[in-house]
Amino acid sequence: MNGHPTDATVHELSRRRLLRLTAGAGAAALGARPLLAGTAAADPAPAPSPVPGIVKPLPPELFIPQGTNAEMRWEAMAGQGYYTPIDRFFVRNHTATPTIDARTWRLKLWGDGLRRSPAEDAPVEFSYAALRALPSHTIAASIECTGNGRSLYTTQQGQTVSGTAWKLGAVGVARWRGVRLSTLLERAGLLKDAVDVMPRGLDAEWVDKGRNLGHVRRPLPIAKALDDVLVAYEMNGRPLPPDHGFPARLVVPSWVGIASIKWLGDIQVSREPLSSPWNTSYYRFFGPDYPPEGSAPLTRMNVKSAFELPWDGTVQARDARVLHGRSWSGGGRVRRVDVSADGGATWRRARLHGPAAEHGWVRWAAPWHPAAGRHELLARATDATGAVQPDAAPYNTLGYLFGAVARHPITVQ
Ligand SMILES: Nc1nc2c(c(=O)[nH]1)N[C@H]1C(S)=C(S)[C@@H](COP(=O)(O)O)O[C@H]1N2
Ligand SMILES: [Mo]
Repeated sequence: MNGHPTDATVHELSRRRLLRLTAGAGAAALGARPLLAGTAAADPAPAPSPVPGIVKPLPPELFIPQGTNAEMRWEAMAGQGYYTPIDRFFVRNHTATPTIDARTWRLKLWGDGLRRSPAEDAPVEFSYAALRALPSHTIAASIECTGNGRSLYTTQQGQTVSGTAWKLGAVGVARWRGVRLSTLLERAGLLKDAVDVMPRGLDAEWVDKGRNLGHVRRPLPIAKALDDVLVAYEMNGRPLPPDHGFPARLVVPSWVGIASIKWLGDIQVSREPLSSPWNTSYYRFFGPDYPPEGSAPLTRMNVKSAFELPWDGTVQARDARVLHGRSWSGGGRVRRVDVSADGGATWRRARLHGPAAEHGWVRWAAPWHPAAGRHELLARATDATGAVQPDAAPYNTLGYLFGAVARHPITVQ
């Protein structure tokens, strides 16, 4: 794919990063302190993080800061392989990434749904070493925030919604390795009449509008917990990074991102249905079309597509020959993608290429011959269940599951 616009962007990015590194080394070399002293003072002062609660670097060419969160820029996926590299995977933190010592950390399972450990103060415990010694399993799966695309309710549909104003970059696909949750539940003595499990994170308690809602936690029906849920300790072949849940997180394939609890501390297993604000006050549809208590708790994600281009950015005409993008769905594999480069007047079928993991995305490409000027790019995906991206997303006050065809503005120069 030589001459592809976004390859140029990527080269430009690496060149800029190189310049920055070179500038840093130069400053150190010219500094009065001897380089070999190895003091922090010899290093260039690290730039303050645009999101203090996030540990990994958030260079502006890869991320858009969003409050306590960091959104991936879609142009950063141009020229990348199937998986989202860790250095650009979005981060969604209610509070801040905690520092956890794997040597003292324990995952605790407890509750009346377990034969071996009905009480919280006498849990079944797994150390990090014990977890890593259990039979492992690897899956390719996306994690996507339920609010991904939320800002489009406003910019595209003129509606007011509350929550983080993500564009389409609150999604990533990684290769996760860990232990099946079903394995841990069986070892902890799961009873046949257990109905719900509730994983809970070790990050700080979350205070929303003055109310302390406690640690981030959300119940999961036992059927899903036993089906394909992973307690992951590796991401793309590396130990889970701090921002993504070290030492272990849940990965709940196809479901709303909030289900994939990070920094797992304990999992309650219950014979009665469990609830938390994350399945009652949040992660339901609210609004005029729903009952006062909201819809049923949201489970699967919907169908979406994104172009590997800057949002409302500029590309050089000589580089604009192929449109690249990715589509994904919580309903199953994406089977078909149609693309329009003229605001929806004409459409053509994109060519799907590369792997398409059941819980991941598929990459696609379509020829592009734009004139100079401003254009609107559209991509409409269809998944294995026949679900197609609609022209408009059904309104809900918290702006969840924006699945309509996005109108991506771009200027060709
Ligand atoms: N403990 C804990 N788990 C959490 C969260 C959190 O703030 N705390 N955020 C959730 C939400 S809303 C999303 S979308 C995903 C984001 O995962 P990521 O930050 O690894 O991309 O983690 C989920 N798990
Ligand atoms: Mo989320």
